[in-house]
Amino acid sequence: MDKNDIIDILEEIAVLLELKGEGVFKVRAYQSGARVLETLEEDFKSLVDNNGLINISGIGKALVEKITTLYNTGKLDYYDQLKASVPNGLIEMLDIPGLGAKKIKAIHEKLGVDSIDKLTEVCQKKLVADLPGFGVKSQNKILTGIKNREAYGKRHLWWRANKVAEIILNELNQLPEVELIENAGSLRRCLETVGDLDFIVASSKPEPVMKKFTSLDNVVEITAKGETKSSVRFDGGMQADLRVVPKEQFYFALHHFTGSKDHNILMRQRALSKGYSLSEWGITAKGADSKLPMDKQFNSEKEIFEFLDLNYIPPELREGIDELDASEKNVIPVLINQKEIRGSFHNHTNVSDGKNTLDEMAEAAQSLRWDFLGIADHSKSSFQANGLSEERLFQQIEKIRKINQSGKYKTHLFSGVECDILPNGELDFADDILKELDYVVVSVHSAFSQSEDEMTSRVIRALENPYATMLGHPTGRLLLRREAYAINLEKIIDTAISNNKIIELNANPLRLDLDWRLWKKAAEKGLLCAINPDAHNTKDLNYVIAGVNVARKGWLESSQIINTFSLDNIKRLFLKN
Ligand code: DGT
Ligand code: CA
Ligand code: CA
Ligand code: ZN
Repeated sequence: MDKNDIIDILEEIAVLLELKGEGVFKVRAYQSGARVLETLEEDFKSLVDNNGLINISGIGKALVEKITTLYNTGKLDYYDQLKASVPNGLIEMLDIPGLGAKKIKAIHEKLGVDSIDKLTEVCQKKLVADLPGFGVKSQNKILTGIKNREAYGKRHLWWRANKVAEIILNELNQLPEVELIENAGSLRRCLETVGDLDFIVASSKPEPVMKKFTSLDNVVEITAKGETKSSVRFDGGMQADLRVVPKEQFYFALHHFTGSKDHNILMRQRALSKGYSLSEWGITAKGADSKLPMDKQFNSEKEIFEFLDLNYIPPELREGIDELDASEKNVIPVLINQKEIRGSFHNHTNVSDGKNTLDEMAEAAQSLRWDFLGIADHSKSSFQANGLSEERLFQQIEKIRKINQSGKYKTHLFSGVECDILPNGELDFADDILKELDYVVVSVHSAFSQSEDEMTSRVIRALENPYATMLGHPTGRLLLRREAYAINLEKIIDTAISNNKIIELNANPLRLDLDWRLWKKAAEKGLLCAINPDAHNTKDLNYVIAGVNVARKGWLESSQIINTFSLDNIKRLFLKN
C-alpha cells in the first residue's frame, strides 16, 4: 500500500472515530498524522523500512505501528473493526452534501437516526431544524440531498467503476480456463457514469469461471447464476454481469454487450441491408439459424466492421449518433490518445486547498514525463478554499520563476491562477495583477442560483477579459450529486471561440465538464480544449486519463487539445492571450 492510500485510510479513521463520538484528541491524532505524511520531505519507503517514522514529530508510537502494518500488509484489523462498529447508515450519510461527521453524530444521538430512511422521516417531521446548529435551511438541504441520492444512486462514477473492474478483470484473468476477457458495456464506452459492469469471457469451460466470479471477495449477493451468465452485487452497491462464450463468438458478444443499444440497432440494420443477420452469437446469411456462426473466423471487432464494409469504430463513439455514417465515409477521426498528453493547466497546491507542495506537484508531473505543469491555485474570494491574496500570489509567481530558472525539474512550470468569476462577471483580481501570470483559468464558484441569463452574461463578461485564458468547469455540475447551473452553453462556446479562449474539459471524475456530447460540434467550430485534472494532490494528476477518455468520446483529435502541444507552442499561445 502506498503513502497516498495510507493517508486516505488515516483520514477515514478520523471520520469514523468522530462518528463514534471519540475524544477530539484521538480524532486529531489521525488527522494530523495524515497531514504529516502528506508533507513528508523524506522518502516514505526508506523511512518505514528503517523504522524512521518514530522520529517524525506529529506521529505517535501507535500511529507508527498502524502505518507500518498498512504499508507492509495492506490491511489493518483496527480499521476493519472500526468500520464494522459504525452503522453503515451513518457512513452512507456522509455522502449527503452538508452532512459531516459532527452533524451526523448529533442527529444519531439526539434523534436515534441510523439510516437514511430514518433521516428522511425526521426531516419530514421537521425535527432536525430544531437541533442546535441546524435550522430549516439545512433541514431542507438534507432532504434535497437524499432525493438526489435516490435519483442518482443506482449509477457509479466511471472512475470508481473502472477501479472495481480492474480488480475483477485481474482476478479472472488468472484462471487458466479464461482464454480472453474484456470489459464491455458503458464502462468500455467510457460513459461518465456506469450502471453495471459487463464482462465477456472466451472459454470452453464456463463452470470454473462462473464459480470464481460468484465467489469473488466483496460479493454480497448473487442475483443470477446460470451456466454461461451470472450477475452479482458487491458491497458498495456495484453490480456486474459476466457472460462466458466459446472463442469463435467472443468478438460478436463483445461488440453486442459493449453496445450501446442504439449503436447495436444501427449495426443490425446495416447487416440486414447487406443480407446478413448480426447478433451477439455471430453473423449469418439472412434466414439461416441465427445461432450458427459463419464459416469465417472473426478474430477482432475490426473484422466484423470490415465484413460490413465499415471502418473500425472505437467503443467510445458507439452511441448510435452518427458513427456509422462517419465510418462508412471513412471520416472517423484519429482520436487523441493518452500518450500524447504533455501536461495540464488547472492544478492546485497546498497554498490554497491542495494537499501537496509546489515541489511535490512538479516532481509528480516530472515522473509522468510531462513537459509542462500549470499551477492554478484559487483566488482570494474563494476563502473556503484558502484562496490567495495578491501578495501570496506574487510569492508563488516568484517561487515558480526561481524553480524554472534553476532547472531543477525537467517539467516547466507555468504560473497561473484559478480566478473566481464574481457574480457580476468581474474577475477576482485586477488586470495589472493578472498580467503578471502566464495564463488565467476563470471559474464560477459562487452564486450558483442565478438565472440562465444572469449566469450566461456573467461568464461571457469574464471571457471577454483580455487576461482570461480558459474557462474552468463550465457548468459546475457534480455527477450524481449536483446539477449544472443554468447557463446557455452555446453562447458560451461561441464567445470563447470569437475571443480566442479555451474551454476546459475538467477531468475530475466527478465533473467531466464540458460534457462530451458538446465537444464534437464545438471543436468543429474551432474551439480548443484543455484537459485539466483539477488536481488537489499528486495522485489526482492521473485524472487526465478520465479526461482523455471523455475527449475521445467527444470525437476530439490531438490538434484540438492544447495538452498535446509542444512547450514552445504553449508559450506562444499564452503570449497571444
Ligand atoms: P449501463 O450499465 O446502464 O451503464 O449501460 P450499458 O450500456 O452497459 O447497458 P447494459 O449493462 O444494460 O447492457 C450492456 C449492453 O448490452 C448494452 O449497451 C447493449 C446491449 N444490450 C442490452 N440490452 C439490449 C437490448 O435490449 N437490445 C440491444 N440491441 N442491445 C442490448
Ligand atoms: Ca452495463
Ligand atoms: Ca449489464
Ligand atoms: Zn474550481
